[in-house]
Amino acid sequence: MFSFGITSALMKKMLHLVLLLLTLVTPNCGYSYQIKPGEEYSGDDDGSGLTSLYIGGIIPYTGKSWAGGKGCLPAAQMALEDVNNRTDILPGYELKMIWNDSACNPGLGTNVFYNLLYNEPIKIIVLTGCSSVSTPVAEAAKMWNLVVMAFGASSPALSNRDRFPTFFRTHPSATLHNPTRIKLCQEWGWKKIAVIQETQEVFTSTIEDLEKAVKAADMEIVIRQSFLSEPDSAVLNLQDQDARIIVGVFYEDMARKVFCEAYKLGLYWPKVIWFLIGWYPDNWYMVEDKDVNCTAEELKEALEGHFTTEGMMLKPDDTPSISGMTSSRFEERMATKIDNPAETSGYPESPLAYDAIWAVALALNKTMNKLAPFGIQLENYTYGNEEIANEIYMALNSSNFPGLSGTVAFSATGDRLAWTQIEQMVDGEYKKIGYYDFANDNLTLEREKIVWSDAYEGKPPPDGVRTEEELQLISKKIYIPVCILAGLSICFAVVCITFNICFQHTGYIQCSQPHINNFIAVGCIIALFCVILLGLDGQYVHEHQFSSVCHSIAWLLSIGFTLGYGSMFSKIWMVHGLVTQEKHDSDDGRKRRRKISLQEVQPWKMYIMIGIFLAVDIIFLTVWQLVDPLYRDIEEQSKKIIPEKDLEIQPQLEHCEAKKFEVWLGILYGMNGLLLIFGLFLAYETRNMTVRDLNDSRYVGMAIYNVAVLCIITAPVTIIIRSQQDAVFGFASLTIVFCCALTLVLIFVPKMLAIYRNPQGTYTKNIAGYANPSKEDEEKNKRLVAENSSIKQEIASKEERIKQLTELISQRRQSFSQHTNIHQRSPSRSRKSRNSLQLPDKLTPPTISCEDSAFVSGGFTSSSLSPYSRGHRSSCAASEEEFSETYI
Ligand code: ABU
Repeated sequence: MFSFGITSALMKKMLHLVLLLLTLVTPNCGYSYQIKPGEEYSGDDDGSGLTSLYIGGIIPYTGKSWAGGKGCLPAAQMALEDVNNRTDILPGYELKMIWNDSACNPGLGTNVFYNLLYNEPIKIIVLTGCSSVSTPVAEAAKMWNLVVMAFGASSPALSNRDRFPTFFRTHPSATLHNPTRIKLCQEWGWKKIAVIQETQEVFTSTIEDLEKAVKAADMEIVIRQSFLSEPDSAVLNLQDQDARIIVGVFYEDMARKVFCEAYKLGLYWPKVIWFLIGWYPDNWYMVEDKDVNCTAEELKEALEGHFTTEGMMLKPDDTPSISGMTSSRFEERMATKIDNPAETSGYPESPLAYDAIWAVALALNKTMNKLAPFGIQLENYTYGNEEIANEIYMALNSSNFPGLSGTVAFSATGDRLAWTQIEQMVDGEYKKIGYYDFANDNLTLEREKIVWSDAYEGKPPPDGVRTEEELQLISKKIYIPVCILAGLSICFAVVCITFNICFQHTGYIQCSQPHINNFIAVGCIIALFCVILLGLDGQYVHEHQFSSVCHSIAWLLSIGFTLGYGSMFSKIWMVHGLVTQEKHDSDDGRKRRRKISLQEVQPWKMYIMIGIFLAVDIIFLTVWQLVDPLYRDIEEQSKKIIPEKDLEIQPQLEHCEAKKFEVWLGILYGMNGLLLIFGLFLAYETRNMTVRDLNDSRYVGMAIYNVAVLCIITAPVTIIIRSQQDAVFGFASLTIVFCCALTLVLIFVPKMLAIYRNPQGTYTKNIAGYANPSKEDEEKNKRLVAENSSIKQEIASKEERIKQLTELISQRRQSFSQHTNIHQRSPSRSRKSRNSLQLPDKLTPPTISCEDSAFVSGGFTSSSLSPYSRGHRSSCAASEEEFSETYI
């Protein structure tokens, strides 16, 4: 509707012009001007002696988006009345408004604006409503030096002074909602939100601002959806993403469509909480809408429990505004103009419209006073008059008065600074639950009024499937028994060391190199202590201490291994060096290894070897720690979902990790692997050898087999099963315990038994356990016995034959002598002494090679089998302490 005062002749002329323009510019537009009788052109006296000043109104009176004019226009008219009734404001002037309906449509709104511009009277200021119309109007108004005041524009985009240099608004920017939304999310522990918006600049700029605020608050927008006119797929996407906290920004008509879809998909309370704009009329969901195929009841169900935020539009206290009117008086007066406020669009914003007119009136009053000394009057304003326009702009810019909506003042960008009001819909009705003063970060909530579902125990629902991080801990059922085993093994190792020290004076213990054996036991103790460290996870150590545990494990395990295994290796290496040397047997061309000279055991060589191993270890570990230190790393395993609890469990596994962990581990495994394999080889080579001064080399060899085989198996397996903490710990720790315990048993128990049987520990070959014969030795023994008996049989048969021959000879000799005695007595005697056979009583048996003897130095020697040994063999047997020799 259009209302202005005009003389009848000019009125006809104007009408012609307007109708012509309407036909030309907006054919089929369908709007009409309502001319209020008695109103005149700007600057003309209407008979009351007052000069009329005109405001051009572009009011959203119809339309589906926001028909705020219905509530705001009566308030603006009320303000005009109040201003005009005041003699101290704009004396000699009457402030009037010529307006038309924009239907909150930018095209129509622009058209109305041009009509206002190109038709008299001159409008000294333009008043707009919603954002989508305010935006093009305010952008164009600067071309006519026109100041624009909006009572219903919330778009954050309008805060751009470069684009809208003459724009002011009493409506707070929609960005004001965002700190409130974030504050509420923080209050209720929500960090993940979803967003759905209508594609309009006002909402896009609001959400852009929200994104920044969310990021700054360390929150997350999990999904952002926008739609032009049909929100179905956008809402479906929200559901697909399992959105729980949804901020929806759209006009009222779209809100009905969105909630119809949400209803169909079940995307609502209590599982899903919506945040909407708070300026819809209270029963907006009940409005008949042929585009929405949901009933009001269905929409009500979908809207239950949602929250709204809105800039505070009517002061909660009853202090009077500049007009002298209080909030309650305003509501009373509005009630006389509007039948059903709850159903009237723009009713909540009506105080803003009232304040907008007052701001304009006060600014014009100020301008009037400022221009008066220069003889310039407000009615002199034309669209080209920059001077008056500037004055009006500056006057508005410096506004500061108590309005109905609070203090009316504008920021540098022309925005209002206001409190935010928070409401919740309960059983179809909006209930105020609090306010937020962003400037002072003060949230006032009436918590008892807030309704939460019993499904969530009367608490805010979660913002999504909650993810709980669960540290994968080593089971105590495994850790404690393994620790007990390790502890017992450590005790046993201490007993072994004590025994070794107590009996080191005995010859038998001395011949086993007790110091080296002590190193073995100490290495075992260090490695066993590592077992306890291996199980120290998040339940026992703080995450900051975890890297120290990692370093301790690396150092202790390496040093323990080197000391224990390295000592055994040095022994077996010494034995091998003493007893084997390759040489050609020229007799049969076969290669044989045999000791060719006697050597003493030199313990210092073993100490040097162990020292070298330790030095290599220490250098390697120091370089590792300095170059690429170990740290605590978390491996996230696949999640477990518990739908009934809205819970997702994220198993996490702690690891010792380094940037180049594989490289360091490769080097360590490579070095120790070579040592293990070489140790295996030496143990095999010397399996049948015993050296007096290393009398336990056989057991050391067995321990090396055991350690090498277990380590070679365990190392790769623990890498493969790395993600199963119990299995890794159980496997690795039991291997360590088993290796150490068996090593201690093999090396120390035979000595303990030997000392038990012979407390003096004298070195005799009869001492059990000194050097047990091998199976191979026993087979050789059997073979020699069998050979000996067959030779004996042969000797017996030969002796029988000799006996027979001897008898035959003697018979023949008798008969011959009888015969010769008769004929030649003396010559026959001399022939007998020359030809007679001189046979021994028995034949000398063949010698038995010492090469076939496995234990020259042990209880089983070839000398014990045959008394007829070769010359050098007697020294091997007699001196037995020296060495054995064997064929390979
Ligand atoms: N409170 C109504 C806001 C309407 C708009 O910004 O378009």
